Amino acid sequence: MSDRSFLDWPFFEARHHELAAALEEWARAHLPVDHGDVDQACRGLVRDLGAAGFLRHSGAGEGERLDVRSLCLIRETLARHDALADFSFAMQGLGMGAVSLFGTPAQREWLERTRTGGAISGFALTEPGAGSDVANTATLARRVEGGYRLSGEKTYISNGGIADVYVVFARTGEAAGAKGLSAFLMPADKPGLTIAGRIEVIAPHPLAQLRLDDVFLPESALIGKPGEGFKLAMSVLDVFRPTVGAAALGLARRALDEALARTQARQIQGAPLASLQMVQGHLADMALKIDAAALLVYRAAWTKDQGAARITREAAMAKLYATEAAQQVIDAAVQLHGGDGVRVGSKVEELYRDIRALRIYEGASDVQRVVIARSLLS
Ligand code: COS
Repeated sequence: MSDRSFLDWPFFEARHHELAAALEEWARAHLPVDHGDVDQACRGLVRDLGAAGFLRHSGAGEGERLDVRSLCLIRETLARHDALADFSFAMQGLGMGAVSLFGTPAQREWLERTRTGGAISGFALTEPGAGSDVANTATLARRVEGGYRLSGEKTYISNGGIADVYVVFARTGEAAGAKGLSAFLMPADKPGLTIAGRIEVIAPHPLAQLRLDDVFLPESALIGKPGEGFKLAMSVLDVFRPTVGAAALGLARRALDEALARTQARQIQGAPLASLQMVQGHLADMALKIDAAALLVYRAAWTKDQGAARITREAAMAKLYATEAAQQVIDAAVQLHGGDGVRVGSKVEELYRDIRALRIYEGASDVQRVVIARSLLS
């Protein structure tokens, strides 16, 4: 059983305790799912998380605010049980994040579907020539009678291929660079939108390249104001970066659980592996990194929930530290498992593959360092 003492920290309210307990019970009964067909697995996870009511926390309905602590608690818990379940939950939130924060009442109708499991969403920001450098976005949105026509390519789009709706970022050209982008709500069945190819990664999940070929979107598809797409994307990432840290935390907690079980069961020279001080040193470092990560993650979430306008620095610190620390914790767990640590199909081998992308997506560790340094120097 994972350490739950962090729930007694002052960041949480009674409703968070109830949520964590209910989700833990649900996760024990339903996870892990079969990952054989990831598209099917994710569709099933969205349906089931929706039916159980947990997806409601992935977005903010009319008059509501996203509760970042709930997002983090859910991601942490799901990741501890099954990384694909965390993925499915997280993408409903990130995909519709711009609508939660800035959507019109009509756009929010999509949210009602993604928050109940009736639709799957994607966040279409990254391009072949614009990953970390969002200001270099090349997909064009041409102003036409009644709306916009979008052309370009998006890549590494999670849920690409199974999503029913995307939030897509494109250049509307109000100014050069970051100040000339806008965000649009784009249903997946729009003529001109195609899946150019699927992308296989070391921890499989639905991931694709999208091609936009003169896709018409009405004026009402615009989220926020023209030219404010970059800031809007950054505001969404500010909310969701701590949740990536939370997912990393869940993976790390699971690695520590596995390492504790292994080192207490495995005998060496007539005593449990855990009796060796060298092993205890690893376990202590793992626990320390987990608590430090949790403090940063829930500090960022709590700060946003208290009404902070921006948590850019807190979010960057939480994501950077929690994902890097989780990589180290999981690597130590693999080491403590000996040969079984690298055996395909062992839990720690799976965690070793699951964690890697979190240090890259939604702003690579290097980008988070840039963000933190800029906040210090500004
Ligand atoms: N919230 C609100 N506004 C923000 C912001 C934030 N978090 N970050 C930047 N801005 C504003 C800036 O204040 C600036 O506006 P003003 O000129 O009016 O002050 C504008 O946006 C441009 O900001 P900046 O000059 O810092 O932009 P850069 O092009 O230098 O980009 C980084 C900064 C690298 C930090 C940004 O592009 C980034 O986060 N990249 C990673 C992207 C990412 O996470 N990709 C993954 C996609 S999802 S898998």
